[in-house]
Amino acid sequence: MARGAFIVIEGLDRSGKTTQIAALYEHLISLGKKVEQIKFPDRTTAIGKMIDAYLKSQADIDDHAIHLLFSANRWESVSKILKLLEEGTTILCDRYAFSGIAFSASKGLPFDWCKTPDVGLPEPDMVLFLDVSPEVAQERGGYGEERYEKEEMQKRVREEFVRVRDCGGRSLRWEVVNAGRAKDQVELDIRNATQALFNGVEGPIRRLWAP
Ligand code: DGP
Repeated sequence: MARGAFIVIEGLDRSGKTTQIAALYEHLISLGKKVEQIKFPDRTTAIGKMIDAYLKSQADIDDHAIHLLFSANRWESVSKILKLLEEGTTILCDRYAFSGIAFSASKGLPFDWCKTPDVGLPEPDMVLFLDVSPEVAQERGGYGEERYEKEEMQKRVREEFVRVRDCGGRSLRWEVVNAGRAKDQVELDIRNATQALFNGVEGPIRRLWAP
């Protein structure tokens, strides 16, 4: 039996990730596929609650320490991710290690240092990067109250995402989707980009940035 596909959706805040993941999820359900949505940070765990307090500015945590907590929050889901994929369930994942590097590096932490704690996580079969300019993102009802939701920060994060893509390694499939367009057009592009994965994937689950 083919294993499930691991699909990660990345992008700036207000790039439409949550809406598009929900649309793809409904589409896959309508096709009778086994599919689950996961999201990072997962704010429900003990580590996730510390991250949540940090993002809401209720707690101040050193930049290095919060970076490691975001990574630990991904590692604590690894067994669940592997189990789902092995039983043939497709995973739609809202943010992953790529956000981890882009957001922390944009605060000035060394790029390679940011990458290290996530080396060895399950590698996605595809990363869809929903590309939107910070200006367009802001026009979409404005940013919320959270720590990183400021135009200057989002501009730096977008630049860092380009570096993250370029360090992806040979096996990483990174597709850029122009997310500045109407929701239905973006939805169609995402379906077209991912449909080869809908019947599952042959081959082992690779490890991210593994030597
Ligand atoms: P969201 O729940 O998708 O709105 O994401 C919360 C915020 O946290 C968002 O501004 C992006 C940021 N973020 C997500 N993952 C990481 C990470 O691993 N490291 C850092 N520094 N920030 C992250």
